[in-house]
Amino acid sequence: MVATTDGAVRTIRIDRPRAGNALTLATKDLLLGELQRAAADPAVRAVVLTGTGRAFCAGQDLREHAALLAAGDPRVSSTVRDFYNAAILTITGMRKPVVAVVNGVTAGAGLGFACACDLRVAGRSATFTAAFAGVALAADSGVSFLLPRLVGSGRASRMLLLGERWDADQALAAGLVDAVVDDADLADEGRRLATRLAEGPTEAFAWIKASLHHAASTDLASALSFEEAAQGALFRGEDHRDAVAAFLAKQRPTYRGR
Ligand code: T3D
Repeated sequence: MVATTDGAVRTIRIDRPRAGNALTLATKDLLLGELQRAAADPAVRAVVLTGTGRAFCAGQDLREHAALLAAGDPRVSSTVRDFYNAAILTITGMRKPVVAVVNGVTAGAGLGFACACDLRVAGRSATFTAAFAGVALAADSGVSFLLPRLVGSGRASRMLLLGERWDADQALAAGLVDAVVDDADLADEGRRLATRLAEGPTEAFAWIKASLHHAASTDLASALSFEEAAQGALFRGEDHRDAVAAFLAKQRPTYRGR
């Protein structure tokens, strides 16, 4: 795992390129730790999640998984709760935007990580597959919840049941990613996007993110109440007051993230 900070942008890069950035217990520990640190650090105002080399993340490391299964190791099942669930909730609950910079193949839990991020930009060589059914599993890492919300339930069923592997253009057409750029431009595009987000109204972004997640599984009345609470909190914020004043003075606002 490699974590670097550039201004208010923290980049977390899964770094096992020879295994498609597949996740072992040790990698999962490091990844969850980095996600939690980024979430807790007030100096970090946007996060990039990406991978080293030709893969974003191929999901669970199947070599380690096979060894744990053979040994009857209980971590085979506890890892879903202790790592996959915890990591997805950390990304979605983080009060700052997370950008998936999808630099290559994305499979299984890796797809879940990409779906959990707030924005997804892919390199032209990226591919996307649920992969779970290929190893006779269902879905985890939030894929059953998050994927249909991005691509619709019909396409999600095709991915999960038929094991379809989409290229970047198919992912873009389906709404799984927001943008596709040449591989050579991907890192710059990810940095540009994350920097723009890091310079934005972080507290408002936190509420936007929370509102979208809340509204994804509630009714209109509850969504309206949540919006009311969000705006109520933000009306009292420094960024809101300054941004309104800047608008009236015909100036560009500077957001402090408060
Ligand atoms: O309790 C639990 O832990 C359950 C949790 C489950 C969560 C999950 O994520 S389940 C899904 C697990 N992932 C998969 O099933 C994906 C398996 N991999 C593939 O289907 C393909 O490798 C890919 C579609 C990801 C990429 O295909 P391709 O042709 O671009 O590359 P490749 O040649 O297959 O893979 C490159 C190397 O990465 C290769 O190593 P080698 O043979 O050259 O030494 C391959 O074995 C390795 N690799 C790819 N995925 C995994 C992996 N090694 C371990 N685990 C992997 N998941």
